[in-house]
Amino acid sequence: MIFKRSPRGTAPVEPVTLKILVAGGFGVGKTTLVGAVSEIKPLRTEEALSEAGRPVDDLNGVPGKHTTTVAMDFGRITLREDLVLYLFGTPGQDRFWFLWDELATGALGAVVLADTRRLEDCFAAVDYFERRSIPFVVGVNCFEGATRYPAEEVRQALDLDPGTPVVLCDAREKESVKEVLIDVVEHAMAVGAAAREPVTT
Ligand SMILES: Nc1nc2c(ncn2[C@@H]2O[C@H](COP(=O)(O)OP(=O)(O)OP(=O)(O)O)[C@@H](O)[C@H]2O)c(=O)[nH]1
Ligand SMILES: [Mg+2]
Repeated sequence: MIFKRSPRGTAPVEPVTLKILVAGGFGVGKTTLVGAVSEIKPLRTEEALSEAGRPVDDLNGVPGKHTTTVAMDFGRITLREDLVLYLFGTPGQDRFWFLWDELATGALGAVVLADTRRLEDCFAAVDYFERRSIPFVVGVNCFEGATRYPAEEVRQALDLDPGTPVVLCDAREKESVKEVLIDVVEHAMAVGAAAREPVTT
């Protein structure tokens, strides 16, 4: 194949591609978030919630939910000409935990979505990323009717490290989600840079 020389001899811009996970409890808005920002038709693996699953699918706090993610969501967003994010949404239910390690491989960072009415549902995701030292931000998905708590209060309730960002967002709004994603990338870069700094004794 013959490659054309780019104008004025500049090298073509090869975008950096980064993998970001979108995690959190059941029905917190992960699939919604990926769909809100993806510039490609998002890949979804939704299955209908059935009668058979009723004993294990805790629908408290998520009335009107008829489907659930059974493998993953996948989407892509170009944040800048030279920066593309691949988004991987995790399944929210405990019985799909076995998929998480596969999805987390090679991830730069993660968004842990939280609903303040069911904050405990995101504890497992917070633990997962803390244990593996994967940088994450907590995105509080502000559902209508849910009490708004200051980010600092959410940080304390989740017992987060002081450096872990907590941002309020709306998983349905593209611009809101983009801000959360920029926060993840900046946070992960800052954590990576700090880890590379030489230790002075
Ligand atoms: N009001 C409101 N509804 C939302 C918001 N985000 C998601 N929803 C609704 O909440 C429901 C659950 O959203 P999903 O995106 O399927 O949640 P999920 O986290 O992917 O769910 P699982 O994959 O089953 O864990 C859907 O009916 C959405 O329309 C939000 O920010 N505000
Ligand atoms: Mg989902």
